[in-house]
Amino acid sequence: MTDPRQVDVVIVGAGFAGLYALYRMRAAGFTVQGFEAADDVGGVWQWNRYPGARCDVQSLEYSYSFDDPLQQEWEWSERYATQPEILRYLRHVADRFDLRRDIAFETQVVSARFDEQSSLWDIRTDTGTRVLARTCIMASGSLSVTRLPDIPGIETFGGTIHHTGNWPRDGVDFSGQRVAIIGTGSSGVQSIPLIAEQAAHVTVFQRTPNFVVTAKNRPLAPDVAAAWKASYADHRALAKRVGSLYDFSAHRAADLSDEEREAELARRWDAGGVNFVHAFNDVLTDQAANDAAASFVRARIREIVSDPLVAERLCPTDYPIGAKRICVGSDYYAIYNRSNVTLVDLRATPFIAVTDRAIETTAANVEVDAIVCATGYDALTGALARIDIRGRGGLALKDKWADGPRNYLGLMSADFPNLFVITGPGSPSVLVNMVVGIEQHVDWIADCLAYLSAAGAATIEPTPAAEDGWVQYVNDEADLTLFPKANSWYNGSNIPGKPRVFLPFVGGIGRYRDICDRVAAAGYEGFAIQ
Ligand code: FAD
Ligand code: N01
Repeated sequence: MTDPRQVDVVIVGAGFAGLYALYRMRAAGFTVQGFEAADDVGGVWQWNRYPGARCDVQSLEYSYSFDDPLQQEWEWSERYATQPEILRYLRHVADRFDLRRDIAFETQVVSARFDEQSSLWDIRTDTGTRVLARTCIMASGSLSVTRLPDIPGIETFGGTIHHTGNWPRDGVDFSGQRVAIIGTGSSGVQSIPLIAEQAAHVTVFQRTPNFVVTAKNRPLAPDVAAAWKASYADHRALAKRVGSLYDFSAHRAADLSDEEREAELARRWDAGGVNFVHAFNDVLTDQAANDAAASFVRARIREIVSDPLVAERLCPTDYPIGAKRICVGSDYYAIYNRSNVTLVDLRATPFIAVTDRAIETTAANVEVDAIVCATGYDALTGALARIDIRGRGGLALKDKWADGPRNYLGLMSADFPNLFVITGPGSPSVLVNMVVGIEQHVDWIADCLAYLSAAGAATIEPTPAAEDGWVQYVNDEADLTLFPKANSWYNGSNIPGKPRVFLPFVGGIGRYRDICDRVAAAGYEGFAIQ
């Protein structure tokens, strides 16, 4: 191996986070090396090419704010852009700011070790590249490590198997096929209707029903886009406080009469989108308020789905609405009225095994040609756990986090100097418009590195006391809500053996931003700088 190259900053990942980090680091005058496992930029929008994939934060908001000409010139065609359109946008960003030249594609970072003598990170990849860097930024994604279901015999299946998060570039033709779809989270909800339109038959294997609100997606009218763009600066400034410009209610559910509650829920259901869960300001903190919103959705399911037994199977009953990520669908419930769609309730009739051409449950042997796994991710910590990250004294991040993530502000972990994580555990991350969260993190890191340079300092890392305080705060805040009442990837319960800890910070992007800004203004309070 030749002598390693040295750069100021290594960035792992080239999705929304990695691209913006690269742009900011380069603008600050740092030398940068990016690494990306895929063959191009885009992150989840490069991997998730399944039918129906689209965002559910409206596109005018789910986009970068850092460059006004970019946001003025780019034209979104729909309220919620499809995956190909978002990928085109991110490629355009890479072209516009000439970002690709600093990224090594098809290159997986496998280890990152901190050398205490030189205070440099020693980063190695699966292609044999080795780079030394003062700073390492993990922009490796919160939802980038897919999880396949551990059904006995699945490796013996003779048909095709695809995970929604690793979908073939050229798409999949399901015409004439009998397709099994496992999983009814957001990816299943988006893909099932479109696959059912094409396939001969679709069997949906559902373990936990989800609350699905209607998207009411539509083409983005030119006058709507123009009006939005005319006040883009105001919209973005507000988004920095609240994440997404949702219609947040000022009322507790108990402040309204039964009729007023029902009318408010109906108005939001008809308007479409995740605004539904903001019908009252206590949907996620008060069980009775939550029950009102949940009952409304169950009533719609019973109205839409003709077979009462199927409708009951689709009704979530054992967790609060919004405590698992709410799903946004187009014609989702109505798809179960089609004669070529069958719903299997895995709670009543669990999997036994997969064989050469069938999926066997305790009730039936379902013959299939293809399996679609919409079975989710090892979220928030999965991408970090795949890299052998070692800090001071050879401490492995995996070991330090064995009982749950430990960090300060979600950004840095004690004993891992100059290692920053973007939208990881302990930050608002997946609970807000993630592009807003990403820009906040990258901007904070850029300011922090400028501060270190001006001070002539070599390293920054949290003090153990600050870290302990933050971990406690993140847990305490989650415990004030209904979130912990659901099993979901938010708390690691979708991965056997993963510690059950509520991962994101529930306090919102505005409060989180204020805390981060205060810490920086106080000379990076809670951090040790050397
Ligand atoms: P990613 O886009 O996940 O990019 C991380 C990149 O790092 C990946 O390309 C991966 O290949 C690479 N990588 C990871 N580990 C390594 C390694 N060791 N070596 C090299 N490369 C590595 N959020 C919203 O706010 N609104 C939405 O509407 C929304 N819709 C979504 C729809 C789908 C289908 C999915 C899956 C997620 C959605 N999200 C949404 C969440 C989404 O994760 C974020 O919005 C955002 O795209 C994350 O960007 P990122 O750059 O942080 O991570
Ligand atoms: O994954 P999920 P996803 N046997 O974990 C089931 C974002 N996103 O890819 O709930 C049987 O939500 C599992 O069942 P259960 C968004 O943040 C956004 O759908 O564990 N079933 C569940 O039904 C989202 O939340 C969009 O009982 C098994 C499903 O698989 C996140 O990504 C679109 C199983 C997994 O659901 C992840 O969504 C797509 C097994 N062994 C993604 N293992 C937008 O619309 C798992 N399941 C913006």
